[in-house]
Amino acid sequence: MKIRNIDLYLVRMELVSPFETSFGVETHRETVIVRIEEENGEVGWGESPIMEGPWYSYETSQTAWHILKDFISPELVGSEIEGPEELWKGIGKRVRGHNIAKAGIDKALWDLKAKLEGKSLSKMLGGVRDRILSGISIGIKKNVDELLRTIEKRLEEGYMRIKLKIKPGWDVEVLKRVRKEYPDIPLQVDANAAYTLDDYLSLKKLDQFDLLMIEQPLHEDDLADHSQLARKISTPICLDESIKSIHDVKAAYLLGSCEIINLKPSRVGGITKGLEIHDLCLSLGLPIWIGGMLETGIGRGFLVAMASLPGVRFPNDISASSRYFKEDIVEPEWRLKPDGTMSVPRDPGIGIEVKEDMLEKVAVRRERVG
Ligand code: OSB
Ligand code: MG
Repeated sequence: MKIRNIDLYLVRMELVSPFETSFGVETHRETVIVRIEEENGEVGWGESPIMEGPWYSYETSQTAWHILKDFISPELVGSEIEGPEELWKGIGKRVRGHNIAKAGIDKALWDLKAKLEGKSLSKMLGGVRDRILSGISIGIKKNVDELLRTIEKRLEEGYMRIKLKIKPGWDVEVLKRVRKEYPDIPLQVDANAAYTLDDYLSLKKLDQFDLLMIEQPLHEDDLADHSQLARKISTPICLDESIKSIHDVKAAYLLGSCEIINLKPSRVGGITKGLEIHDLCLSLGLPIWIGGMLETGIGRGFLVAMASLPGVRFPNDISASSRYFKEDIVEPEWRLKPDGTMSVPRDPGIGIEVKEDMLEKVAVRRERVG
């Protein structure tokens, strides 16, 4: 395919409710949407779901904009490529880091390729299921009563697994009350790197709550400390922020730093790299699930396709559009079925339409390269 032009949209959308984690509170979603058009007019969509500030990773919406506009897009426009894999032999390889920025382009190329071949993205990637398991990630609340009310509402909506954000001071006592109210629900926690090995006694106390896993308890660069912690606690450790590439997966596996991986395609550079990690984990017998970053409906389409892969063994952080936004920028919106699953679209590409008029309205910045 020959790339005719690339459009970048910096969009800002209000979240239906603030999302608080150990790294801060998000009230809005600032994200970059990528549109790639090939010579015959077919279009692929992608998303770089960065945060506004460098809290989850060092990338921000501004750094992603810079990398996409000044380095990656100019190199791709006018070029003839086989498919997304070629990105990683050229400019995708030469630009170091900036995985979340690169992911927007990688995704748009996959959507485009799937559309040109008339296949759904799930089919093209080797998906094996037509519905995926939906869990929900619940932020830190003002008090435990508010948290319990939120959990009740989410269970009523049908979510089949609850993930709670924790941090020092919002952990053991909170979980005691949650487990008292809900002794049997599938439950897990996510610390976003808020603890150190010195907090080992608090983390050990979490073992009593029969959690599916604890996600990213320690510093993202510290696979060695995670390996130590794994020997001290019985709750399985799942890594999120630590896994930025397939190299991290190998190291974490050999060191015994985790039993489970939260695969966020954007954190590792998109679908091409996500697929490589999926395949490695499948061959190692290392279970994965698909995590999210409050994506719009566009990014969500890629999460759903990835969650249809065979190595996915746990419910995913893939919730309905309405959990994030009053109105999503796609049609149809992503909906939760009463059984706690979401359908994998069969239409070509990510299988949903982008509402371009709404996109224009929520865009605070726009640039065409080409
Ligand atoms: O750590 O998994 C995380 C959202 C933004 C950044 C990091 C994380 C999250 C979530 C929400 O937990 C997942 C989602 O519903 O998209
Ligand atoms: Mg996480």
